[in-house]
Amino acid sequence: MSESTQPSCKTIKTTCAYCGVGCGINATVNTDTREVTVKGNEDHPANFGRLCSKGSSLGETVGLSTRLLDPQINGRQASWDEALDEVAHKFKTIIDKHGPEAVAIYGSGQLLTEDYYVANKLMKGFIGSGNIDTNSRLCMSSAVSGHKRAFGSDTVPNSYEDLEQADLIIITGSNMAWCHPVTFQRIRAARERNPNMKIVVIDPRRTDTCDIADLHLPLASGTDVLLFNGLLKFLVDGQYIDQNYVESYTQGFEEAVAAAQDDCPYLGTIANRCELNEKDLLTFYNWFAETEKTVTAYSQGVNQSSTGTDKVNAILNCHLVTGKIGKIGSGPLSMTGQPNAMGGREVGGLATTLAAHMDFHIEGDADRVARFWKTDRMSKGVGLPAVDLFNAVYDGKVKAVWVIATNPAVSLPNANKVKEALKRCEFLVVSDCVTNTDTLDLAHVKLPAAGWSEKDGMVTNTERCISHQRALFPLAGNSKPDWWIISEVAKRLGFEDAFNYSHQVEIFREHAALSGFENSSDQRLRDFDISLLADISEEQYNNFEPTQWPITKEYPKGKARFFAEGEFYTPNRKANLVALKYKAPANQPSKEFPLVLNTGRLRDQWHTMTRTALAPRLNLHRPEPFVDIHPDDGHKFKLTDGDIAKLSSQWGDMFARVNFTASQAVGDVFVPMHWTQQFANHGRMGTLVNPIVDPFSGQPESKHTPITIAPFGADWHGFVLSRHSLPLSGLDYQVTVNCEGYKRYELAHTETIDNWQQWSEDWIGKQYDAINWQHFDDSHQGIFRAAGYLDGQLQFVVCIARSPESALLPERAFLSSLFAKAELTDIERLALLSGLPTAGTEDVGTQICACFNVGEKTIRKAIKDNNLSTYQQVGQCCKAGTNCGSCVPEIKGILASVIATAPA
Ligand SMILES: Nc1nc2c(c(=O)[nH]1)N[C@H]1C(S)=C(S)[C@@H](COP(=O)(O)OP(=O)(O)OC[C@H]3O[C@@H](n4cnc5c(=O)[nH]c(N)nc54)[C@H](O)[C@@H]3O)O[C@H]1N2
Ligand SMILES: Nc1nc2c(c(=O)[nH]1)N[C@H]1C(S)=C(S)[C@@H](COP(=O)(O)OP(=O)(O)OC[C@H]3O[C@@H](n4cnc5c(=O)[nH]c(N)nc54)[C@H](O)[C@@H]3O)O[C@H]1N2
Ligand code: SF4
Ligand SMILES: [Mo]
Repeated sequence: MSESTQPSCKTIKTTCAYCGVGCGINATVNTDTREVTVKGNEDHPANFGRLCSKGSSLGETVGLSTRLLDPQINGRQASWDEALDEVAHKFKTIIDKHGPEAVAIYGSGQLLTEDYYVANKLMKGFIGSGNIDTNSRLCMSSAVSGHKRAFGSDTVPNSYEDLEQADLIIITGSNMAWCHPVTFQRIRAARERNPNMKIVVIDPRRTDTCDIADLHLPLASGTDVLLFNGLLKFLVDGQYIDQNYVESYTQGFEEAVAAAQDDCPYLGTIANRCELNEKDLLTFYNWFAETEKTVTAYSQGVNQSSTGTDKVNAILNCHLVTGKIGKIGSGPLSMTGQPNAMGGREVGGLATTLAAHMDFHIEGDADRVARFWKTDRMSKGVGLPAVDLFNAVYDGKVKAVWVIATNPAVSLPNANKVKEALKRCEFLVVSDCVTNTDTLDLAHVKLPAAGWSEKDGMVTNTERCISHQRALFPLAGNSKPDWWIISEVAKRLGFEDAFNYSHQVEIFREHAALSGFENSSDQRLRDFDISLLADISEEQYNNFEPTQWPITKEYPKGKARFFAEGEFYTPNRKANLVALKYKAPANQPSKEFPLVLNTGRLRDQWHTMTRTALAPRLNLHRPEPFVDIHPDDGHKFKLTDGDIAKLSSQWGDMFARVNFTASQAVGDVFVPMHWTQQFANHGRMGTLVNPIVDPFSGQPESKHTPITIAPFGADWHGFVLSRHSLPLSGLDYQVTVNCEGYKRYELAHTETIDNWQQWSEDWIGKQYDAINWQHFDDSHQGIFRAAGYLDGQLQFVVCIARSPESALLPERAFLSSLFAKAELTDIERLALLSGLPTAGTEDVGTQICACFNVGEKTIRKAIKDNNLSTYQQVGQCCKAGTNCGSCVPEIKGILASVIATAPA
């Protein structure tokens, strides 16, 4: 698996830390210097050598400066023994007094399979409570519920390859260009090879994913069930049904069709209610009906909804009645989010499931798992799903929580209440890799976990492909793998025999053995079976090559597809067609909260930014929390593009920079999910989000919250660039951006500051010794600029103005170039204060390409100077868009605007 090149340098095959695409990486590692350079692994079936901007930047995130390196108890450093004893003691005391339901674990799809397996085993098998849930509740649980309702099992029937083989791809509720960029690039390439391929994107926003779409359906938020019920009716009316498949392999056809007919009597009604153009709707329906090879890829626009499970089943119904499932180029494909979201489902990490795809509600399953684990303490039933779990913490019913590899103070809905619950919690343990997160900051015990590049174990991606994520470095500081930490606590709780693991391979073998345990047609047949790996040797484990499950004697090399010939996992092995009735999102806009808030992801950030924010080039594309809003709404709510707004819902509020864009439908706004207290003092979007959940999956409705918006009303705006970190300023708006060699602070405040020089000295100057000040104060215009030097080298810059307009606040990109210099010339110092770039200093503009750090102005200039007309030419000229390709849609937008404004 690993070839050595130089003594301290070796290349190790591993997988990416981020999304569920699950890309393979060749990491060239220098263990002496803790440096790593990453390249896509050309042999890995997920990416065949490609990586996106986040994956390519992994090398910039492995530094130790923000790492949690020692256990802590109540803020003081502790030994592992002390910390583990403390956790076990507190958990035991609470369990003894209040029962096992008074404690909980809240885990994550970013754990490795082995970590996840022992966490689930400890809580459900030995503590004896179902109270282990995970952030997958916020992510994949509607897909899980939908799969189980239709197939009787949580099976993803198809593979990535089918996207390349399809003639029609429907991408719904997924901004794949940004969130699964490598899969998106594979589709783009396949489409270039296959001129017959059609792509439909279904999303209320016009996202970058629409760049490859033949048809974009900007449906009204939450109306997916109507859209797909309408399709089902269309398929029946037009006799596009695969009669043989329906009769042989499904049940519930009549009821499902009757319900769809009830919901969607006329095409015009559907178009109206979904707010779609009738002609476009008909085109979509015709394409689906007439194209044999059709894949529907879906993600959070489907799952994160109060009708998420129904949305999933509405899609599955259409694939099932046409037999478009489990075939080459044909099937539904739920795109998983986190690197091991799928592994979490295998081990039963959700409070409502059991290990190895078994279920509490299926007779015999809990008993089977208990016999396999040799425990008589098995949980009697399901535990609390995430939203209910933190409500129970708030109410004091759950008294001890162990949060592992997730940041609920940010990512759960009604995040202020969650934060309050964590504060009230009698005993909060948090295992994380970094020193500060909004959740970790509230912990009684902090446990330092091994992070990507040190941890070692298995992950499973969207297409059920199990890969080995390998350690590149020795454990950092005193950090330990999560499986070790959990097992040590388990032993201290008295479960030595069941958790006596010395290497993660032992856990993996047990997991593999359980998957095959009593898994046959005369007992209870389960889809998830990797029993061939039950005796895997350490060497085989270390050399394990990516393989799609099941991995059995029958399928030693795995299996790409399920269900082409039925064989579902229901009692009679037929799939259920589910009768569905459209329900509108639970909370509708009102006079007080007239807009719908949609939340989601950005191209270059990962969730709560604990890692991506460490890579300067990933922070430049969108440096601040923002709100996308249609210009008509912007004007209606008296906002100014580029200014700051206050967003409020019934649950909380936040501040965000206003971005007018026609990609947003009137009435809807979009806010990225990423900013936390660590980076924006008032930028946690989770505070706004309604805690409404899907009745089947318990997944929160993160894409639909009624809100209102108003100007923030700043007295002044400004920014500071500083080599040293600055403490919180006490200002209303403060956003921190990690840049190359310095930090950038975006600021705004509602009150006037009388003496800027004094204010700067108090806040910034105190962080520096013997600083040489230079400043410029034009109180008439409301402009203040200052700079600090040490031995001629620029240390910080302060720029303040009355409004956020760029005419008054100089270009950040130009000033940043001055931080790279050892000493500034007099001309540069003058330019700095006047805010005008010096000759020869290129103002590159807003970053477009993160891989090569190419700015918008550079691209515009290249297009104009060289008369470029395609994105490929732009790439040849300035490299932009030639690595991961995620910025290609933006480059095409710039091309269009330059060409449109060019003189004829
Ligand atoms: N860059 C980046 N990539 C990531 C992540 C990241 O943090 N950053 N996270 C990973 C994780 S864990 C996940 S779960 C995935 C998520 O991947 P995606 O699901 O693709 O990402 P989101 O941005 O959450 O939402 C997808 C789209 O759903 C749309 N949508 C909203 N409401 C509706 C609706 O009612 N119907 C339909 N059809 N669409 C709607 C939104 O406008 C949005 O464009 O991304 C993974 N990849
Ligand atoms: N409004 C809204 N809310 C959402 C979403 C949305 O679209 N809109 N999306 C939801 C979805 S799909 C998801 S997946 C969640 C994600 O939300 P979270 O899971 O809360 O976000 P992360 O930043 O990924 O948190 C992971 C934490 O684990 C730490 N960590 C990383 N690796 C390890 C490890 O190996 N061990 C340990 N112990 N710690 C580790 C990281 O430092 C980080 O602090 O957010 C959900 N919340
Ligand atoms: S698409 Fe990007 S983030 Fe996702 S696994 Fe591949 S390289 Fe990592
Ligand atoms: Mo997710």
